[in-house]
Amino acid sequence: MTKPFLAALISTLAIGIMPGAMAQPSESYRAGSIVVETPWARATPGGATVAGGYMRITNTGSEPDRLVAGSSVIAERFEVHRSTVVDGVARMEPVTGGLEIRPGQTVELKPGTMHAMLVNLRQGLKQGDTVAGMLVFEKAGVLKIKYHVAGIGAQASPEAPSAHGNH
Ligand SMILES: [Cu+2]
Repeated sequence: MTKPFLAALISTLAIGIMPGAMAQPSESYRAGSIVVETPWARATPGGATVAGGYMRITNTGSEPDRLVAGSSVIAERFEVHRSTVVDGVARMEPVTGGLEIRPGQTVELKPGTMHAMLVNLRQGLKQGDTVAGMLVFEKAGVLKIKYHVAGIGAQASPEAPSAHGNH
């Protein structure tokens, strides 16, 4: 076999393997009427005490539900925060009383708006890591998820196709 032919064969094989490796382009988790898609987190710089967690939460049911709590193995606490900009200064405040997801609504937790906050980290998050976590919904109950860790300052999930459009 000639070298170009081998190279072509290898790249064909590589492409052939990819769909298997990428069988879960966006991971989704379901509990009752709640579907959580593509949970991800940001890698943290050294010494950081908090990390942002992001995901899409959809309520496919006919009654409102609430994200009332959560946890992660790598942090002491889980909070839901809302980011705001007041007089040009970015701030965030905890969402109290649970985050409501109305019937048919999709709530996006993403950088710059509503987000999950993993507080008092026990360890730093490195890009490429997978971090186990748990969400607790008032009606749907407990949902175990895994956050994929994207780079520091990433704007989208490492899984999402749109990640390439957000430099
Ligand atoms: Cu926050």
